[in-house]
Amino acid sequence: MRKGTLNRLALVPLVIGLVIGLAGCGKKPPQRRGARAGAGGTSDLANAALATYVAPGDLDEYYLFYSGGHSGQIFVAGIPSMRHIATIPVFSPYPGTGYGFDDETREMLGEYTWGDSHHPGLSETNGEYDGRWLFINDNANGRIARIDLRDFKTKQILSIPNISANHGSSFVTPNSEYVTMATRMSVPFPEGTYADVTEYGSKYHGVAAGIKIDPDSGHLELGWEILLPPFDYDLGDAGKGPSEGFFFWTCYNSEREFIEGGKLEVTASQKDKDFILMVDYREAEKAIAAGTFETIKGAPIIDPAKAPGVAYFIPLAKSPHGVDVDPSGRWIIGSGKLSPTTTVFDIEKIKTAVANKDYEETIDGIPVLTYASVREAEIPVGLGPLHTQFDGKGYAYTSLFVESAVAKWKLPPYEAGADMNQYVVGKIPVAYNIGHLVTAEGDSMSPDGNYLVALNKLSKGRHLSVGPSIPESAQLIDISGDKMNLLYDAFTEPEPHYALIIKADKLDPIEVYKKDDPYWPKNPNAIWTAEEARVERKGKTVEVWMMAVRSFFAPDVIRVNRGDKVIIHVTNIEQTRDELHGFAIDNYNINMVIDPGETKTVTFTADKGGVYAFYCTNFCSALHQEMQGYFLVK
Ligand code: RUQ
Ligand code: CUA
Repeated sequence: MRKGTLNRLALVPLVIGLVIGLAGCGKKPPQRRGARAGAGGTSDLANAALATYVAPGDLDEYYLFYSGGHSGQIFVAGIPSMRHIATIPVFSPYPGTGYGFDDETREMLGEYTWGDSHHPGLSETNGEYDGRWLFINDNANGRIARIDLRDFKTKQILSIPNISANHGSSFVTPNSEYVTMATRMSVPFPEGTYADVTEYGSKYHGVAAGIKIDPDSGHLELGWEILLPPFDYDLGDAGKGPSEGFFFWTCYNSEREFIEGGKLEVTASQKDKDFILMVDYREAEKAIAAGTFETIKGAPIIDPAKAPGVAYFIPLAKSPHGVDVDPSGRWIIGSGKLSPTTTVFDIEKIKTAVANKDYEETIDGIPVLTYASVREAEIPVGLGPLHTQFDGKGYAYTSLFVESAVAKWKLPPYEAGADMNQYVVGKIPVAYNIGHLVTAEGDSMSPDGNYLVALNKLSKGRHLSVGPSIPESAQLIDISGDKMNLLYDAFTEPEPHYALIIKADKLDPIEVYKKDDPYWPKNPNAIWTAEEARVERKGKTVEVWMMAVRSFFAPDVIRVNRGDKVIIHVTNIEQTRDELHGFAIDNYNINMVIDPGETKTVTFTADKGGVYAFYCTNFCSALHQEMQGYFLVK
């Protein structure tokens, strides 16, 4: 038991006393309308307060990693308190940590100053989250990033060719061999080709990709790409257990047309069924090894028509969104947004259909498996089913966008001929219009079955008003018992899509960058004493090796000539946790934040003459205010 749990138990009488006390004295606490009115699920106030109260100084039991959507970031909160702890900048500059201002992170961001982060993925070992890396996709610019969970910092942003809007990402295999990427909006192929939308059906294509993860460093590189028909590849998941070796992606617009002014919502919903794309990545590896690919724009592309066995389509109710593999790996669950059911497929039946070539048709060389042969059941979960999560106790939880609810239902086996309604065992309203949902360790092979977070798209009226643009809402729901109970409403900046919950004790973040820690690559520009601090001029380049420590910079004067190229390396020599120093130059848009033991570099041109102060931005000591110097441009 964690220290926090113990202390919380000790506080139980106190909180009960508080709640009763407030009720008893007749004084109504403010802001409790939601709990009383029950909009978006009712909450037993005393129970919810106890379940989520993490006393000052105590620690949460889980980390919650929210994707930050078009903010390009990741938000970190604790569960059960739902308190926001940190923001990890990934695809967007973040002055708070100096991200995107020093040379290294500026180069990593490349030509973009934003991204659209949708689906965090955690590295896994044997189907369990191992706490090493966090991956996240950029739905806008065909990229994927890796965050090291030892220091909670973005270490790599990989951009690959031919992917237009990487949405079906970042889904990780059970032993972190691969993470997925896929095209959401098909475009002419290869990347950069011009073809009018009137040629959509023939010239436009989607691409799915397997990104290899280096088992030691976590470094990402493109493994292979697969050329696909011009559908919209939406959500994905990686198989596990009996389905290990496969990736699954839903796709819509199998009508393969984009009619100008025709409203895709209408044209893409004509057919009764769309598909789940199933990719056998071991077959993809074989195709690459056998040379059955073409290198286009630098990417090895497999054409499934020439490499049978690499890709299959599984029919699914039209306009599907989520596809999720259950913890056992046997059941593949897909939801069509326009159908009030979610469909369970059996990987054993899928394998049999593949072996028997039990196909309905073939599209661009990709066989379509016979629906009736691979489907296990259709579950009447409710209106607008999107995503499904699991508790590890035989139940699944599906988000219902239209109904604004979470449905709890039983996974197979089912009785033959039974009324499927009986397997939907519970429902809880949420506020409002839920998109994704996540359970504790819900994508692993052993979910914890205690907490679920509903990620709602609309939060209207559940918080103090802040004008027309209001925060996103996340609701913590207790799923440990038979009945789901709402515990807490939390709010974030725009805009979480998916999130992941991992046990806190699986992470062991560093406290400082130790001077001789072999885990981190040595920075050749680090200096550890004031004696090493110096300014060197070579022609029109001035290079500075600066040391920062409480509460001064060495050197504290830099003299350059107007037009010089200036390179400043700052090492923070502190070896004490949270002793950060900042380095900012007035009116020069220079802003670095250097963690204890870290060295950062910024390169710029001294294009404005005059005298500019530099100073430490991060409050570091009683004499922080004195931590300053001068940058003189002659
Ligand atoms: S999406 S609300 Cu980008 Cu994951 Cu489903
Ligand atoms: Cu260093 Cu403030």
